[in-house]
Amino acid sequence: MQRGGGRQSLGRAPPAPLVCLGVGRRVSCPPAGRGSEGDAPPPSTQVPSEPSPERWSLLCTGKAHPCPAPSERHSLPFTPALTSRAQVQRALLALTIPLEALQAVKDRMLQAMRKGLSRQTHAQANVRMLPAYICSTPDGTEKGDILVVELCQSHVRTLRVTLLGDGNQSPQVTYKIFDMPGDITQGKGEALFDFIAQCLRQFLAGISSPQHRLPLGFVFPFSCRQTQLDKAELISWSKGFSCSDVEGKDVVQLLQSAIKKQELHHVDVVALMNDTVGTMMTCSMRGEPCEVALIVGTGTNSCFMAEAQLVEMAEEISGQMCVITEWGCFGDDGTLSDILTPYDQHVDQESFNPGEKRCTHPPERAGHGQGKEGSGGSGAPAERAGLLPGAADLPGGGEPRRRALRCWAGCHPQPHVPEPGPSPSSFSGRFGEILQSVTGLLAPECMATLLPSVDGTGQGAAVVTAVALRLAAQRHEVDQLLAPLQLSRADLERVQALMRREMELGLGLESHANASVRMLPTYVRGTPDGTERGEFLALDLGGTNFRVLVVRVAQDGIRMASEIYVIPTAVMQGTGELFNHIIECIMDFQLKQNLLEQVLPLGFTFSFPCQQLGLDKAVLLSWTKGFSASGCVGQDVVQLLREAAQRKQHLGLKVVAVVNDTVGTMMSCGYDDPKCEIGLIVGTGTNACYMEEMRNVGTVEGEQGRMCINMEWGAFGDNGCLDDFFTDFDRLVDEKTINAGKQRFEKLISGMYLGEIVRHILLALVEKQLLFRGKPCPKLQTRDIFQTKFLSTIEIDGLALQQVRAILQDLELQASFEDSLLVQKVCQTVSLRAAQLCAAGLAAVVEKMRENRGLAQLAVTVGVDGTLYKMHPRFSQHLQQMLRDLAPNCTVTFLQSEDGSGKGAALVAAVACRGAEP
Ligand code: 0WK
Ligand code: BGC
Repeated sequence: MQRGGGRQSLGRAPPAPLVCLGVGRRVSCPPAGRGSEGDAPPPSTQVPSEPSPERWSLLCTGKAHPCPAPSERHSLPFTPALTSRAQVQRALLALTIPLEALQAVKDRMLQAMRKGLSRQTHAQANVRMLPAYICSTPDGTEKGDILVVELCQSHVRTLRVTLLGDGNQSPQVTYKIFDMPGDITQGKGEALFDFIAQCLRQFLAGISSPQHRLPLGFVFPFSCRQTQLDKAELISWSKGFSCSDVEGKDVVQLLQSAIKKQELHHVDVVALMNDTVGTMMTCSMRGEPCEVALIVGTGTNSCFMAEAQLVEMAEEISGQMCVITEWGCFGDDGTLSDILTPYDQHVDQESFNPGEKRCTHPPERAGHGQGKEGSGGSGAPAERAGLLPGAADLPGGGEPRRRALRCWAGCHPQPHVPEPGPSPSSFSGRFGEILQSVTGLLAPECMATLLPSVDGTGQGAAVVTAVALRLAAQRHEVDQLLAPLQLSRADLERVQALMRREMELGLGLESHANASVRMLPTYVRGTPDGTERGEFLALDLGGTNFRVLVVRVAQDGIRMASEIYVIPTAVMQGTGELFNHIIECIMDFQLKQNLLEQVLPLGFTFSFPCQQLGLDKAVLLSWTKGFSASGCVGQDVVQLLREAAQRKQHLGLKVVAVVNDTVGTMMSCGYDDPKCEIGLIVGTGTNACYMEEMRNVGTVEGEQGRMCINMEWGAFGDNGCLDDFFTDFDRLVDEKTINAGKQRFEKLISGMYLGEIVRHILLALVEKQLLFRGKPCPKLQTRDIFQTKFLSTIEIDGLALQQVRAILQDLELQASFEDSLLVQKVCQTVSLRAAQLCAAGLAAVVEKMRENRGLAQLAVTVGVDGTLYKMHPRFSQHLQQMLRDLAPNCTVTFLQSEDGSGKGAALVAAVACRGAEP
């Protein structure tokens, strides 16, 4: 050890002066006089005049006893010398807080904490609850040389910590302590930061430090408004510091520019943290994640890992966020007035910030350690209470016991509570024991274990800095991997223009055959006008569920009854069983609905690309959505149904209309909103239809009026026009489908594919060691294992990451918080792209309708259905937002179809039966 210029040692840091207090047993107090362990303390009734000697020992041993009423607290003996034991006891009783009062303090603290967390009340809160922008704890892969500077009460400590990526088991620590010149803490801020930077230069000069980039973590134990890990504005000094020109400034910048002045251009201040945070991280390195930290030293403070969504001051809405309570100011609004005694008032009056930091009771003011301010050296309050010097050392007497009690009243009942602090005395023995036992009394449902930090905050600060670097590097790699899925405004305008071009091609008689967007005429010429009447059967095939319905359209509205039937995969992909199966379902339904004797007109929603040759004649062009039943493509599906009915001797079938689910949805919503002239499905598949001017429909005779066009936009891009937007993940998904190369647009948007896109991205992230620590995930190799419905759950606003982890656990994926955050980000990226692409397609449609009608402004309603649109928490919002941006001259209202398109098919059938053209 050499003196002057700072003290230095190599390898592991010497043990800090604190002892471990992991106590499992709970201390409780028997009623006065009984003395056994484990009974809950009785409520305090009356104040005894003279506590007997054994009562004195009760005090020492933390056993319960009657305490002075708050009103009594203020009329205490305050004479220069208390000689009789009874007087001493009475003075000390004033410092004893009954359990119910502590319970009250705990409740007040909880209230104060909630006030600090809430955006509405944060500004007025005493307990400021400051976000520390630490959203994760070390995962043991942290590696590299990290510099740390700790600004302490009377010295600066500089450390170089080398992390080996071995689970932080054996960090190599070199450090040096530089005593601070006497008055520097009351001088110019610039001088203080220059001093810190000079210490750093000296330290680096003393150790062989490579000139490559050296990240630095700065432990700054004062309350700061942090906006990111490396941006923190000093709110107010405390503990005797009062340097000028620092409050309200970004102290990271102040340190960085001081470091620059020392020509240390390879040193970057990457992270600033409060000493509580450094402590929490230091203790997390000892295996168990530690989520709370407590400091009781010159000052007192605590921090803990909170659910990010509770921290309203931080934008982060998911995952965890470390919050620094800054509870030193608890009581500055008088909340503790019934607890404070004249001794406290006295100490406060003499402090450099009377009335502030009422909760802070630095030990030196209670006869411990080297405190500067406060009136005349150690043991001030005790002396002031007239106790003879050293009285506080009496077992269980005076300050230490009372301070421990209050600290815990702050109630952070979490597993590990490491606390680097001043001399071990404040935590070893009584203090920690009382802290532990009273916590157990005040928060019996929590098991808190005190874990003293053996190295102050140095190693913890290094880990925070390393975690920040690791996350920054990961974020960069993740952003690179996800970049192709993030579409710019220009990209979406291009998709809109391409969709418009393909629409024009699809409508053109000459170009129709090669268009990827087939723009199929539906022979539906108008939306319902409310005069439809009658009873109809309806079928709804092509979505998640196959439904058979009976629909009664009457003056007073529409009533329906329906039944959902499963279409087994073997039938969906079988050899012509499909229509037999449909007829069996119809017969089962008619039986249940007692309709077998009736021959009702039937409207058939058939949600696949069909060339409509008439209202009740539609030739299947191709299967989609996993269907591939043979013998159907190229056939009139109505005929297939009729033939199946004949095969099943079901003579009561009278199909009058076959429509696409988009048309059914438009008609169903059009019944309630006549402005509904667009139908949109975003479900298993995706598609849209709209009312086009007959003059533009080159494939159908006639110029007058309008006709509903089934766009079949799912196939947009099948001609390669969208290839630039296809990522490797999309190609991987497409290759594995039974219709590879087909339905390209659908495969970027719809529910059948989004989960698969996410799965492939997660596999790529695992391969790059960016997820699940690169551990192989056999279950994730399974096709369709990551269902699209998971996206809808994982992206729920404010979903606790715990629930994301639960979903991943079901997939045998052990996810850390960061992993869960990353999975959430991937889901958000994939679903956002889908919504925006859908918006680009819809923008092309509404803009065409507006131009068709020569309108400056178009107001139109879109009837929409589909599980993805309905169930995903953000899809509709993102779609509508982007549509507003891409088609500002169109006011588009979205009307969710409640009864599905079966009702729409029945309405088309109703119009058909009226003999009018629908
Ligand atoms: C419900 C409609 C049906 C359509 C389906 C699409 O009644 O015609 O096919 O929505 O949504 P999906 O069930 O595929 O999510
Ligand atoms: C089909 C469309 C249908 C859409 C929504 C697509 O796969 O080709 O006909 O409208 O899915 O169900």
